[in-house]
Amino acid sequence: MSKVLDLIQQETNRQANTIRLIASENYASPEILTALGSSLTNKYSEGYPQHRYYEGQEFIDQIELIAIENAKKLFKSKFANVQAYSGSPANLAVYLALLQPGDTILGLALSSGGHLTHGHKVSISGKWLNSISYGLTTDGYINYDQIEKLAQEHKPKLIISGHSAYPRQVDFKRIGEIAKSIGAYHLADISHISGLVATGLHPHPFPYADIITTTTHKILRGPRGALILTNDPELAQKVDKAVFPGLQGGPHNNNIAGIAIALEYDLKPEYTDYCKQVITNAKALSKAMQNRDFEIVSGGTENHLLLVDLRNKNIDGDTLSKALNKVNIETNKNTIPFDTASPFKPNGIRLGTPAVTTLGLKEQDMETISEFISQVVNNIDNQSQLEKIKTQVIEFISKFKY
Ligand code: DSN
Repeated sequence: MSKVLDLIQQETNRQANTIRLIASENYASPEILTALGSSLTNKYSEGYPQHRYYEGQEFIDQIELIAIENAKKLFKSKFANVQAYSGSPANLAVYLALLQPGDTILGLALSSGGHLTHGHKVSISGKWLNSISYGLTTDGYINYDQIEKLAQEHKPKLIISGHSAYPRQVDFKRIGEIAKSIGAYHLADISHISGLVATGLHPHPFPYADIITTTTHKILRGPRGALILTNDPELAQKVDKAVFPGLQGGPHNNNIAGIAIALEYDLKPEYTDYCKQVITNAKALSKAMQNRDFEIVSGGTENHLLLVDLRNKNIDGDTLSKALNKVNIETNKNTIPFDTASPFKPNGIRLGTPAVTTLGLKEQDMETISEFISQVVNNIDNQSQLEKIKTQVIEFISKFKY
């Protein structure tokens, strides 16, 4: 047996014995894993349904059409492209569709909770485009006045809303109005909150955004992949051309099948219950952390994640996330607004509830998790105590199965 199969089994076991709080992660269902490991990976299908460059597409076409229909239904969108390999290529496809090299874009700074592909200087979005960034107010909310000012000053061709580490609702209407006032496009990258948008638990970017992108492997509980959505037929054509042949070759048919299955389940009423519980759990975790004297950025959360400001605990996010990992609690270090520390040793950690909610954890379990985190902070250099906490964590989380 390949060593790799053994490592896959070890990773499966690790996930089963870990409290997974990384806000962008989740569990794909066994049906989706079957689709990912299926014969579909053997097939090349450049093009789109009914317009392919290779023969043998009778089943592949049907699968892609189901994924498209499910995406359109879930997000009440007229057009959907399901072929982008993941979120970063999806955003790149939108830039290729709408912009020329050197054009100006305006997005949330990475250090304020944005994403690399929203114009960070190390990403192609910041290298080949002229990228301007907006930030947050001192209390941790998006600074809409600053967006307006920067938009007037720099006249970007595209304004990006959306985030990777922002615990509050986004005012897509306000950003859309700013974009409209200067004739800019508005791209809403809702990768983190797409499930909340689809189920009506967060305001929808349409009709205030021209294009929406979202990954499919976060709160949507699908396989890795992305959707690009629009209601504008001209933009839809441009996006399709940008994805293929502009950026990609053959689509990953096995992933598209997994996306079709995931979205089918996301359309069921139970998925709305799941998303409601994700928010309830995030709020409960935030409260439980506050009760243990942790500072929460912006004082709480309205979505699936929270940012913990660790400055009053005299510990940095890198040290704490590594210590938590030792006791099988998986988080990531994160900058907090106006962080003066380096991103390698920032002053915060990010906690998210989509994965633990999939396992069935409820509000009272958030108390338990916050107590584990608090104990780790209090015993950061005490190896034997950390070992004891790890045993308790495994005993607690291994009872929950998906
Ligand atoms: N890496 C993702 C996240 O953790 O938010 C964004 O792409």
